[in-house]
Amino acid sequence: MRFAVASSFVLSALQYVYAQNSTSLPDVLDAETIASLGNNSLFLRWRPRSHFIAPAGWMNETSLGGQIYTYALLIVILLTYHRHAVSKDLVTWTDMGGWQDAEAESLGPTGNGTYNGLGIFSGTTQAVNITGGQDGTLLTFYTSVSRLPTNWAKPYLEGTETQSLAISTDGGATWQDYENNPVIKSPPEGWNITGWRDPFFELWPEMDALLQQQEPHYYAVFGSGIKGNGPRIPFYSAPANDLTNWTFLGSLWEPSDNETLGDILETGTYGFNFEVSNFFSLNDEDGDVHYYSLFGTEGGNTTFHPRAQWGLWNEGMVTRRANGSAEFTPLSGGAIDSGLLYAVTSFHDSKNNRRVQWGWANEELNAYYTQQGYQGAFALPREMYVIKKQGLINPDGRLTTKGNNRVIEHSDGTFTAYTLGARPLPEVVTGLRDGASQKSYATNGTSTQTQLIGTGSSHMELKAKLRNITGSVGLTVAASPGGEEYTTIYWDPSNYTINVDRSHSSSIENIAQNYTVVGYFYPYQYPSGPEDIDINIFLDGSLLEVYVNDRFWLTTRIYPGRLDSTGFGVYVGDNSSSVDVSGLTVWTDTANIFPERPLNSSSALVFDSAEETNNYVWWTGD
Ligand SMILES: *[C@@H]1O[C@H](CO)[C@@H](O)[C@H](O)[C@H]1NC(C)=O
Ligand SMILES: *[C@@H]1O[C@H](CO)[C@@H](O)[C@H](O)[C@H]1NC(C)=O
Ligand SMILES: *[C@@H]1O[C@H](CO)[C@@H](O)[C@H](O)[C@H]1NC(C)=O
Ligand SMILES: *[C@@H]1O[C@H](CO)[C@@H](O)[C@H](O)[C@H]1NC(C)=O
Ligand SMILES: *[C@@H]1O[C@H](CO)[C@@H](O)[C@H](O)[C@H]1NC(C)=O
Ligand SMILES: *[C@@H]1O[C@H](CO)[C@@H](O)[C@H](O)[C@H]1NC(C)=O
Ligand SMILES: *[C@@H]1O[C@H](CO)[C@@H](O)[C@H](O)[C@H]1NC(C)=O
Ligand SMILES: *[C@@H]1O[C@H](CO)[C@@H](O)[C@H](O)[C@H]1NC(C)=O
Ligand SMILES: *[C@@H]1O[C@H](CO)[C@@H](O)[C@H](O)[C@H]1NC(C)=O
Ligand SMILES: *[C@@H]1O[C@H](CO)[C@@H](O)[C@H](O)[C@H]1NC(C)=O
Ligand SMILES: *[C@@H]1O[C@H](CO)[C@@H](O)[C@H](O)[C@H]1NC(C)=O
Ligand SMILES: CC(=O)N[C@H]1CO[C@H](CO)[C@@H](O)[C@@H]1O
Repeated sequence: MRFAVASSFVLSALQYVYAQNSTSLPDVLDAETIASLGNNSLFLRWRPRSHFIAPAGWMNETSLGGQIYTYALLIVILLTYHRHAVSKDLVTWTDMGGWQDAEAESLGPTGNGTYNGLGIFSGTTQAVNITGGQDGTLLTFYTSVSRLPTNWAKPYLEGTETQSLAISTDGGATWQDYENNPVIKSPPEGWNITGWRDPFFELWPEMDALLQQQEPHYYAVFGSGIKGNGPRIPFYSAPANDLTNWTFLGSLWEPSDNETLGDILETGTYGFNFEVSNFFSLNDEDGDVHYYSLFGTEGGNTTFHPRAQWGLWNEGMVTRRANGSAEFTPLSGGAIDSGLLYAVTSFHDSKNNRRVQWGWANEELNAYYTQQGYQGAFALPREMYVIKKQGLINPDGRLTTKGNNRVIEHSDGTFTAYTLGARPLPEVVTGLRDGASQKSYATNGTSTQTQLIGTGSSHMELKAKLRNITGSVGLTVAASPGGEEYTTIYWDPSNYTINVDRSHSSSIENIAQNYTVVGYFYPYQYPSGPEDIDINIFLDGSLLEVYVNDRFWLTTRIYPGRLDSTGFGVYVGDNSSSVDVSGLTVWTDTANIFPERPLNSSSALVFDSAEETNNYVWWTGD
């Protein structure tokens, strides 16, 4: 993944003078007012506080950064936008080195002319040294960038990307580049690449066994593609005692340009280039191994998914190729998030023996980034696991479409389905609720019309169960008492979609993307009827996350213009629709996960100069 990122910030004792606070803003904002505001004046208006976010930072189109994760020694380190923070519990975070200005900076490009001079793209980190020993060293494998611009649709400038190591011997506080960088100097021979980036590397005993390796190895995958051919996930290995010695084994599989696994609504498209790929296995409840790949796809926008990028998952069968590489044959798949979440990656949490996923949520403002003074956050960390459901029936044929489910048919006519599950980490949810005010609402049977039920705040969680559904139904959030603003999240049984209608999310003219975000969701059918729809919503400033039944995820952004847009309720699409809503529970004012940072952690904005950006042509950002 390439991040267009925050410039560095000038250290300034005067920053509070520049950083106005939102309480002096009008309760109802309009475009004209915003256009007249100075830098950082909107800093607190839509800022998430229950999600991982940089202290300040303006992601522009010209300088670069990455995301790098580890969970080692009971410590989590995230490097993002050249910043890093640490957590002992994945709930609350501390900026390493401090939150102000450049204090929290970690890895960064070293200046034009060297292998990592113009960019540090994404990577991953393991708690090992380069000879594979566990001596407290942290090792980051990342993409070093020496030429720009780069984009899958543009001619590839030879040598743009190489793969490098960075080493920390002080728990991630400071990083040194490995002296013999880069450790992989060129892409697979003969590939006319669209890109080649974002190493994901792990020790993987199951893969050693599958590939008949006698010695333990690290395995790595990258996001890549071959021009005019298709996206690729190149697969590499290194002996576990030499993390500088990487051998290219082959491509996991060979999709064509813009190929889809199934119907595009259900599975998304592979597009033309992959970024931030993952390859790992999870055991199901019976102990059987399932192999998964995650990847970001580029260039496959459609009318219902106007974004050029998708985050997808696939489950596949893995076999050994004759040359000793692994071949991945996709069996099922879908969106890892039906909204804007991208560059979704994961790490194995060895303390709890689980796989934790992180994804990046960009903004969808159309303008006003300088007024906001920061950009981007991470979605809640999600635990991935294999969902197995038995006793299913298939009355409408939807269970067996090539898509979200890997299905086994039994002689009694029922089915067992396997799919990828993911839920926000339970302890993180508990931590966010800690100190929030919890309230449950009786919704009194069948709802036949849209109705506001209560008010919360712009940092809240909602949970509800929907059943006995006819027509389009769901919940309303971020609603103003006068009905000027509201956002509806609804299930549409006519085409198995969950939709977030943002056409009335903000009364500020043209403030943000306002199209309806849509994703495919097929409720399992049992002889007794369809499963309930359990919906869990996290609203945190502009960031809105929707989880359904642990297997549908949608992250999006809304920017209400009114401070009183905090109402919620039941949504019923039309006169012929109805729904039973039960268990509606709301937690208002979820926790601030950076307790040691002031809420207003804005910094004076600094822009990259014409000199630094080759007269602003480094990066086109598309
Ligand atoms: C915001 O501004 C108001 C009035 O100008 C002031 O009372 C308040 O302390 C400020 N809050 C912060 C967090 O700076
Ligand atoms: C890596 O750590 C091991 C101890 O686990 C140590 O023996 C070895 O010398 C270290 N290697 C390097 C290159 O520091
Ligand atoms: C690589 O692909 C581009 C775009 O399709 C093409 O113009 C170029 O000739 C190719 N280069 C090689 C070496 O095949
Ligand atoms: C690198 O690893 C390969 C096996 O993966 C091995 O054959 C080769 O000798 C190693 N190279 C060095 C320089 O150790
Ligand atoms: C990719 O495929 C989808 C349909 O699967 C189509 O809507 C879209 O236009 C295609 N994009 C390109 C660039 O070919
Ligand atoms: C995809 O996006 C491009 C660039 O914005 C646009 O020209 C094209 O029409 C879009 N394709 C579809 C299928 O919406
Ligand atoms: C449900 O019934 C209770 C008790 O009669 C009432 O206070 C509440 O307002 C009702 N809720 C709705 C959503 O109508
Ligand atoms: C389902 O909703 C209908 C109204 O749409 C109602 O008549 C029926 O009693 C409900 N069924 C159950 C089991 O609650
Ligand atoms: C689903 O159906 C609704 C209602 O007919 C329609 O408005 C919407 O565009 C459809 N969504 C997709 C993704 O086709
Ligand atoms: C949605 O945004 C577009 C511009 O991107 C604008 O033309 C349209 O009026 C907006 N829709 C609503 C309901 O505000
Ligand atoms: C980096 O340096 C090269 C050689 O001097 C120059 O051609 C290129 O434009 C520079 N790139 C940037 C982004 O400044
Ligand atoms: C260096 C650079 O390109 N800066 C741009 C960042 O984005 C803002 C808003 O689009 C531009 O005004 C800057 O010129």
